[in-house]
Amino acid sequence: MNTTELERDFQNKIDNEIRIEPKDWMPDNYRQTLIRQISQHAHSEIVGMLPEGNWITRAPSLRRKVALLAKVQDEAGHGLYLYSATETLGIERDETIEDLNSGKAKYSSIFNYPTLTWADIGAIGWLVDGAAIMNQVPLCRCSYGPYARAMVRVCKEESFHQRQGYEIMLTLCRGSEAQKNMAQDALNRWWWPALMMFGPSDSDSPHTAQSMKWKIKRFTNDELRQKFVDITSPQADFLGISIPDDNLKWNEDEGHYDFGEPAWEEFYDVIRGNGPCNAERLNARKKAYNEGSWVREAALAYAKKKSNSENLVQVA
Ligand code: FAQ
Repeated sequence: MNTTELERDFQNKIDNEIRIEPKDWMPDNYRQTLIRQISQHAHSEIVGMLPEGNWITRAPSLRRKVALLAKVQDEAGHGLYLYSATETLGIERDETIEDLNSGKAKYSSIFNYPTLTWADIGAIGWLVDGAAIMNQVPLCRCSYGPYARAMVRVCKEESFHQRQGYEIMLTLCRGSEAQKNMAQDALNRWWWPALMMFGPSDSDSPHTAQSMKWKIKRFTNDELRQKFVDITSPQADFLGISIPDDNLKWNEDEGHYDFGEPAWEEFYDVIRGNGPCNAERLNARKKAYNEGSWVREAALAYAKKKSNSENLVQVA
């Protein structure tokens, strides 16, 4: 088959909801788009451990500490499945991690904000995991098999994270005045960055149209942002705290909430590396990578020794 026929065959499969698997032919741009998106997603999970890890030693009770530890470990697991899914596209894990450490690869803008109080851990679970689920449930139907399958388990775990975050918020909102204020302050600081997680407006999103055609994305950035606002606004009402948006109001005719425009300048500034914690996050990742080099060297040396001794046994 020539390239035109291969491309037609490939798009036919996608149109007929047949998954693309690693050994199938795929256009180079499809491969590159997936490498970009899945590796950015993997980096987000790993960098996303840092803001919450900051609170493990200061969790207010043993129960909270255990749940937070489990959550942070889950994020590490998500990162590992996603790095593995990226490798199925023919790129080495070392190269992807090098791209993160050098600042070349992006990770989600949200993780460049600081976690100042315990309520931030509640707000992250409620809003950040909530936004992550909204974006990731459709990815379970992504056209690329290894990514779609990895997302099934990730979404189940994110759903638990979202609930534990909301329960922290509920406890604070039903607590003392000071605790409720803390919850409100966390919502004030995390609301807009959570909306930015969905990416730029559709009109400014260079990748959405092609990714929709390839069924990597099933919804546009704006569609998912709208769904998130529609689901989250009543949850804030139930907590008794206010979303910091004067333009947020129920639109009876449209059957959804109208809401204000995120500060896109801030979003672009953060993804250019100038957010409040970008430097801190990258330094933490680089330090962990450097300090872990002896583990990687030991594992390689062991694998080599093992394979040498197996070869000797075979020769004998
Ligand atoms: N942050 O044309 P689009 C989590 C970039 S996981 C940084 O719209 P696309 C779990 C984009 O890469 C959170 N950069 O791009 C957790 C592109 O840059 P490039 C991560 C962003 O790919 C919870 C440019 O802007 N989730 O939270 C962002 O079609 C709690 C143009 O954008 C995923 O990665 C952003 N927010 O749509 C962990 C999900 N938005 O490469 C710990 C998978 C956009 O051209 C604790 N990814 N950019 O230079 C996706 O669904 C998509 O990649 C989007 C962006 C929707 C993020």
